[in-house]
Amino acid sequence: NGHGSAVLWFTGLSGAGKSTLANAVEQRLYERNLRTYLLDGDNIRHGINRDLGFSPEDRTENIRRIGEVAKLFVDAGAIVLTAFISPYLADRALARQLVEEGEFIEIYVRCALEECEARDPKGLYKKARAGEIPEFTGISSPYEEPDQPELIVETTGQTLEQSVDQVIAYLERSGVI
Ligand code: GGZ
Repeated sequence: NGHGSAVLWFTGLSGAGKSTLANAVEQRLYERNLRTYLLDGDNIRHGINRDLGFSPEDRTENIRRIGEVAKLFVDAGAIVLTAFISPYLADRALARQLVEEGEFIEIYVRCALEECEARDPKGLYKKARAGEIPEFTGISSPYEEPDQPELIVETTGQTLEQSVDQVIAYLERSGVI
């Protein structure tokens, strides 16, 4: 596999902006006639992974399957974008090992917990604080920050457009696109 196939692995807290950013990046790649595929909760957790919940074991299995599916799309020549919390370092490391060196681009969508909690677009943090959602990431379940991500995108203090530009610029300078 060469030019034009890769995994853009977005990781970060719930509400950090992973899906929003991944969707906007995909749109930009599409405009350049690149073949892309976005994996997110809608097409994975509601489908192939509908048997999985949010225990540590289930999250690990969630990420393992997503890594394998991403690999298949890379084999097919696509740029795959994945938007999952993927809270464990070891799980992300395993997903990385499934593809060629340089094909796995880990993008840490960084946003302070306080900010994610203030945004709370789906009211999940509120429920988690009230004890209505057990094992909620950042509240009662850990998020292990990437130690060597290819890219860190801060979703506070810059526009979505700027965040997209940052990702596209990385892909250009690393020769992915
Ligand atoms: C974290 C949860 C939980 C718990 C339901 N912890 O903001 P959202 O709603 O749309 O994104 C979250 C999504 C996380 O699923 P992932 O597959 O990305 O997680 S992981 O990578 O850790 O397997 C949130 C919702 O599901 N959600 N319960 N307990 N997020």
